[in-house]
Amino acid sequence: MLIKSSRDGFIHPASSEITPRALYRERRDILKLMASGAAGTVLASWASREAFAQQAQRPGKGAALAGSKSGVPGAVTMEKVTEYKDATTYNNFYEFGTDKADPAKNAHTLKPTPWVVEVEGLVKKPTKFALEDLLKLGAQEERIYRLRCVEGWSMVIPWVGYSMSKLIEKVEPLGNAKFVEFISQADPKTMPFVGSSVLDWPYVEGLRMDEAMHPLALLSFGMYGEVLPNQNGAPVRLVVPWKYGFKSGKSLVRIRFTDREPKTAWNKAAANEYGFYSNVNPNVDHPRWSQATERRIGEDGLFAKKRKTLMFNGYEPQVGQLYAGMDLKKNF
Ligand SMILES: Nc1nc2c(c(=O)[nH]1)N[C@H]1C(S)=C(S)[C@@H](COP(=O)(O)O)O[C@H]1N2
Ligand SMILES: [Mo]
Repeated sequence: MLIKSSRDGFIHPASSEITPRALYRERRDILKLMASGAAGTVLASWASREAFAQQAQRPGKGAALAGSKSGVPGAVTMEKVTEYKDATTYNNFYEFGTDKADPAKNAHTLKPTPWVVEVEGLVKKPTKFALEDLLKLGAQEERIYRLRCVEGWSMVIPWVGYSMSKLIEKVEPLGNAKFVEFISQADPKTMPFVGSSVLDWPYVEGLRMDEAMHPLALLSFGMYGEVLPNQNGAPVRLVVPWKYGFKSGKSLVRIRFTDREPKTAWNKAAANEYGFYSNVNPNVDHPRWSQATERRIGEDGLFAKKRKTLMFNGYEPQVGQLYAGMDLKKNF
């Protein structure tokens, strides 16, 4: 089946040559076609192409994990998706080393199955979820989010998962639960850098309850139509698209509801540099560098322009209200 795109007259090559990037570009072209009214037949071929993509065009070697198109406002950016290769080889996962290339090299020792996530603290129903049960708690959706690292680079990643709120509702938080703490695995036997002094292990992150309940806060199990690669936080991680990337804890083993602001790993390591909120904010510089611009990974040629960083990473219409009246220079 050939699909002629409305945008650039591009006709697809043999399906065996389709890259993930081409697939995502095609999807955007189809959305445009739909807007112009030529949807019916194209939609059918989109569905079959998607099904085919799941079987034959998976970018890596992971098991397929499909997500339906998300209806959550802001959940699917139309920007060009980062190459799978870049998103899986340029990572921060300090449990496996501090170099961007370390996680892809070292995370093969992580064992994502069997896996249990313990949900505890101020909830009516504390629960130990086996991964299989956690996967089924909500319908898997695809969310194409911008990810902005505090270091000044960004990517666009198609995640698979469901809103964190689904899990929160399941365990029924008590009235005095005000914060949620996300705790990553810290196993010195499989994670060579746990024990190093860069951070106080385990890696801990936290959100205010209303932030964790926001539909854009994603509990993610996959990316690019496959289960998460180890280096991206298998088998389950958080993705909070309006905050700097470090708020999105990987390989979670414990989720705890508390009445006090959690002591987070980066805040403990350098409180003047990493606050609890860590909302993406071009107007509040890191003490050692500006946050006004960012480099999009994949656009790093000699002539690539830096991009302007957007307030709340571009998710201000969706999340701005959560911070109404707060001094974001103080609560950085
Ligand atoms: N457990 C754990 N989670 C973590 C980190 C980490 O070092 N350990 N790094 C964070 C940072 S700084 C970023 S930018 C994102 C990177 O996610 P990605 O590698 O999937 O792009 O993961 C975050 N989650
Ligand atoms: Mo980051």
